[in-house]
Amino acid sequence: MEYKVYVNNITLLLKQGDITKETTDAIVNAANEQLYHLGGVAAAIAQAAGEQFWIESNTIKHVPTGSSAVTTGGNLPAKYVIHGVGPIWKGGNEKEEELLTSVIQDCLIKADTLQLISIAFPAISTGIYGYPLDLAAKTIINTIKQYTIKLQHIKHIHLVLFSTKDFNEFVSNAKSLLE
Ligand code: AR6
Repeated sequence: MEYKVYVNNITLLLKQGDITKETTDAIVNAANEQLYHLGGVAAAIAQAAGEQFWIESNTIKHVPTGSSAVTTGGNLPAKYVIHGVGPIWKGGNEKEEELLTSVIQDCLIKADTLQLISIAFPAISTGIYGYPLDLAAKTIINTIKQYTIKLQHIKHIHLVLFSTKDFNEFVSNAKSLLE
C-alpha cells in the first residue's frame, strides 16, 4: 500500500512496510538517548545492520530528546542511519509536540547537510513511547510540510508505517493537511 503527494517540489511517499528494507540514502531510527537499540524498530534496524552498527552506536554517548545523531547503515541497504530521539508521551503538557517537531527537523537537517537525496522515517514515538497516533501523524506531516521549503538536496521523503492502521491514519492526515 502506497500513497504519494508532492510538497514543495519534494515527493512524500507514505507506505506500509518494514523500514529496514528501505533503499533510501538514509533511514531514521526511533532511538532512545543512549542508542541502546533494544525494542521496536530500533531492535529491528540493529539486527539487520549488524555488529559494526552497534560499535558505532556505542561511541555516541548521549543524544538529547528532540535531536539526532548519524551512524553508517552497516549491512542495511541504506547508507546512513539517522538516530532520532522522540519524546516519551506524558499526557501532552511536557513539550511533546515541540520535541517531536524538533526531532523531525533535526533528522532532515542532518540528511540535507550530508547532501542526501532520500530519507525514510518510521512513526517516531508512537510505539513504546506511547505518543497518540493521530497527534503524531499531524505533527510529523505538518513539520515536513513546513520544513521541506528549506531543504537543498532532499527530493524524496518516505514515511514507512508498520501496520495497516498506522498507514491509514497517516494517509488520512496527509490528505487533509497536504491536498
Ligand atoms: N519498520 C517500520 N516501522 C516499525 C518497524 C519496522 N521494522 N518495527 C516497528 N515499527 P518504536 P518509539 C514501528 O517503539 O515509540 C525502542 O526500544 C512501530 O510499530 O520502535 O519512538 C528504542 O530503543 C511504531 O509505529 O519507537 C527506544 O527506547 C514505530 O515504529 C524506544 O523504543 C515506532 O515505535 C522508542 O520508542
